[in-house]
Amino acid sequence: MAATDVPQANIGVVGLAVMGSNLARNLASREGNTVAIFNRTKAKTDELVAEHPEAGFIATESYEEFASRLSTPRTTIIMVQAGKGTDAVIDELTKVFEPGDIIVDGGNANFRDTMAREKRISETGIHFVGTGISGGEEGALHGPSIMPGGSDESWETLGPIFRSIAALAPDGEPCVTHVGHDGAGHFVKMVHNGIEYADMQLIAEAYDLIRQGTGKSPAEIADIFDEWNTGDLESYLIEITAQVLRQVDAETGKPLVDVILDQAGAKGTGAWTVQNALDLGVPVSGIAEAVFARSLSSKPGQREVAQKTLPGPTAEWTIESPDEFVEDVRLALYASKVIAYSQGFDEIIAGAEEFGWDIDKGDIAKIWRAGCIIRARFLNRITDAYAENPDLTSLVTAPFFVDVVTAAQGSWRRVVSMAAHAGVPAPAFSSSLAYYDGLRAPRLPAALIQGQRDFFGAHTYKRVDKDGIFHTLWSGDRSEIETEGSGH
Ligand code: NBP
Repeated sequence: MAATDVPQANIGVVGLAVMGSNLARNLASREGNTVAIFNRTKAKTDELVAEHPEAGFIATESYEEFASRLSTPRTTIIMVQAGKGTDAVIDELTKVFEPGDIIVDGGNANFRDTMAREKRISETGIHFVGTGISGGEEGALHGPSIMPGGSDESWETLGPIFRSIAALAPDGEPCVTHVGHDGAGHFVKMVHNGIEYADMQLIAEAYDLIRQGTGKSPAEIADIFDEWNTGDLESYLIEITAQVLRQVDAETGKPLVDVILDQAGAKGTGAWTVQNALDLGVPVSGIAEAVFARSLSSKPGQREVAQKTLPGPTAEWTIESPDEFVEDVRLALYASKVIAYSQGFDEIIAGAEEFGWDIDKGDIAKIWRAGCIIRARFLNRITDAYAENPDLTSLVTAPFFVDVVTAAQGSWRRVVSMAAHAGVPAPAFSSSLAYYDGLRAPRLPAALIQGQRDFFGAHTYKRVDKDGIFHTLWSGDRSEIETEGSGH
């Protein structure tokens, strides 16, 4: 057969582990797509082709063959282990691709790596598009939320392909948008994961407080979560929490949650969110507490010693009305969740400013409405809030969310103080409330910190009553205190 008669694919996938194979199947299931596939270890390619003949994959055994089976501009999605795996594949693809072709990295890359790769690869004329793909293996197969970065030109080719495979929001809109240039997609995916950490931690704290406060069983708490899932808190994470709590261990007959070791793992994107927030000077305290809570849980040695040596509260914890307490926890969870999103969007806004990305905040909330782990009913409210006021200084100050925290704050304060009295750790609930109070405080003790800084390091301060930068000649003898204004 002449080369031109060989069937060509309009899209390729490199990396056929769980994410890549599911994404390839998703792509192949959409009208108009023919998918070329390649995996370093051939057995995975053979297995996928054998198990899914309906997909009509074009299986290839080398990068050269892979490139030759793609129509131009060659467009391919890499779904391999982030880091070295991604670089190895990029090195091979850039040898066989041509200017105008498109390489999409759909793995969980660090956005700074994505920016560096984009810079390097764009010099060859090949487009490199770092793309956040959320929703795990199910999302990859049935419709993920997709967060692409990269150039406007590559988006012209990728837009229709991504729209065809993305999850559909309740209003039928595909959950994908061109987030911004170079690393913007992976940055937003990183923050998405950070919010996911906070949301999971908040739900875990709600469960723990209800269990310890009321003595309800995991199955009974599952019913509560099912009920919550019919209201404002409706979300994927609330839904699966009920299912996890209802699961019984086949071996012991106990609730599975009681058999699972209480040490939470992490793959690093939560930590990246916090590290970058620190660099950008954005307080994402709810997300940070969620990351730290996992770290604390995974220190069995420290925990064992502390358990035996550190006393807890001596007073009994009594809940007079379990129903009222459960409602308090629900409202505290809702308010804390609003804070987690508000902080996450602050980080997106700061990242966009720092790296020069034109990110539409409302669109980001829109594309998280389906296909991703943090999908939730209230994301529509975030879109509405930014549509009403694109320059919102904090999401939590949008009218809808002001109403939420106004209705919740009594419960929120009761739950956080009860947790402290009872000695039940609720770091994400507590830090979210502290952030809320910090944000709304007319005056903060930061003034004292400025005084301390000026005292020991001559770091200077500004005054409330006049412009300028000031330094005090600090002394125990008040008569020697002088203040100098630089006058600028
Ligand atoms: P893994 O992250 O487990 O990676 C396995 C794949 O990477 C295999 O196809 C493997 O090929 C390939 N690979 C490696 Br490892 N080193 C390679 C190299 N030097 N050259 C070529 N290929 C190499 O797969 P995954 O769990 O499907 O995830 C894929 C990406 O998607 C990751 O970046 C992940 O972070 C991201 N992600 C995962 C999820 C999830 O829920 N799992 C969700 C969202 C995003 P081999 O078969 O020859 O070993």
